Amino acid sequence: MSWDFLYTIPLEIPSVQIKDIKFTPSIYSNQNNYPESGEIIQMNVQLLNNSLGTTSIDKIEIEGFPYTSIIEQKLPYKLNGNQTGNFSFLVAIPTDYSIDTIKSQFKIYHDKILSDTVALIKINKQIEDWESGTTSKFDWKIENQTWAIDSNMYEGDYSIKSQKIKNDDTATLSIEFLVEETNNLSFYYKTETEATYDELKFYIDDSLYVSFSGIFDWKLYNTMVSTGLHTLKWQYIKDFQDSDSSDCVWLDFIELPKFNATIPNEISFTNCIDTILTAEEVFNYTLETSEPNQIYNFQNINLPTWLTAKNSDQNITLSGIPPKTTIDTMYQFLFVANKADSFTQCVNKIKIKNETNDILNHLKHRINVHPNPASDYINLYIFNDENEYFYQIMSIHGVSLKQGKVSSKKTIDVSDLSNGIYNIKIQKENEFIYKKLIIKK
Ligand SMILES: [Ca+2]
Ligand SMILES: [Ca+2]
Ligand SMILES: [Ca+2]
Repeated sequence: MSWDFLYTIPLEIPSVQIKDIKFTPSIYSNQNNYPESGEIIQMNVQLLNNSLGTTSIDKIEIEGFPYTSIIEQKLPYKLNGNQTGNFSFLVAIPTDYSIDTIKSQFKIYHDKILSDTVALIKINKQIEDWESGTTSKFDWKIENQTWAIDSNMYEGDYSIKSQKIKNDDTATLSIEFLVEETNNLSFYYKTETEATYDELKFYIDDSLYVSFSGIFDWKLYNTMVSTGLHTLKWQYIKDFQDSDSSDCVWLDFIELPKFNATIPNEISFTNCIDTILTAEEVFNYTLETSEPNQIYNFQNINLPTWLTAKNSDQNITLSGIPPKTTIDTMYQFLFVANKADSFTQCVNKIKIKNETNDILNHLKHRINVHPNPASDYINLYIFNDENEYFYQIMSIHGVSLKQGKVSSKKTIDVSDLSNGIYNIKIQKENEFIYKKLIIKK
């Protein structure tokens, strides 16, 4: 099963263009058919060379995600005239994205840019796919048990189906909710009814939007719902005589507008790596999770071969020595943690440099502040460094508000700081650097 919810906007008319983008769940996702915060999903991109000649694609860039990695295809990739080709990518949806659309830019290169397309990729949708096998995921109202879960489905294993009713009777399924902002509403429907006379009708607040009847396989219906309190209602209504076929209707994969939604980010990593290391330097680091008393399942993707990872139930210990041959290499790798249906991921970046004595540069890439923006406290990390440093939290006008000493890790109470931008000054002898801190309550 795959799904596609997106709109694409081509920015140029090139000879190679994106024909289609589809998603499939990866093993680093909760396996339902929609992308959500914290998941790694597989993006399948179909390209079309709409010229007559062969074109070689040297590079594809996908912007808008913190991590993407190409799978199942090697570059450069030759595409003959009028031919299509497929690429698959793993993409990471950040844990802290509570938005519902990612704006992603696709750039395809051969020497110069061949194609530049923006795709709006929907995430975190409120979907009723009936895959729980129950009607309890949302607050559905079903009159007289006239609708029930069924295995004739559009996606997954289940849908909902109107039950046997008499002539002149009605099967009603409805839901009421407060829509936060004007948004898309869509559903798949299938009918096996007496054409014209026995109809599936869809209403918003008792206004009839659409009617379907006859014998048809699954189709998609799309509309918009405005901000405010609304009732969505699906009714199968029979007239006074006659029936056809199975005499019922089905619904599946109902995309509800966003309502009072808070994205469940139960877990997150606190100290993902973004650093520069010196070749042949010993690297030891512990990746921690926000709730250390929980038991997680960890997986890694693209871990550098010189780095080893040891998982306990709560954290991951990394150690390794980048060899001289890795100088100037930029490593990007992922850790994924999950617990039941919650996923989170950590994008890590390590660049290997030749040996340097530059203390400031050394420090700059070893400091991490989490959370940032912060409200009550911060953890100040100086990793892979045994030295003790002096820190000050300063207003943007240079007034020192807090100060102390830090080595490796320090938790600092910032609950008394008001909303705004601050600088953290980290100092050793006469050398210092600044790190920006945002307080947001
Ligand atoms: Ca999902
Ligand atoms: Ca389903
Ligand atoms: Ca009838």
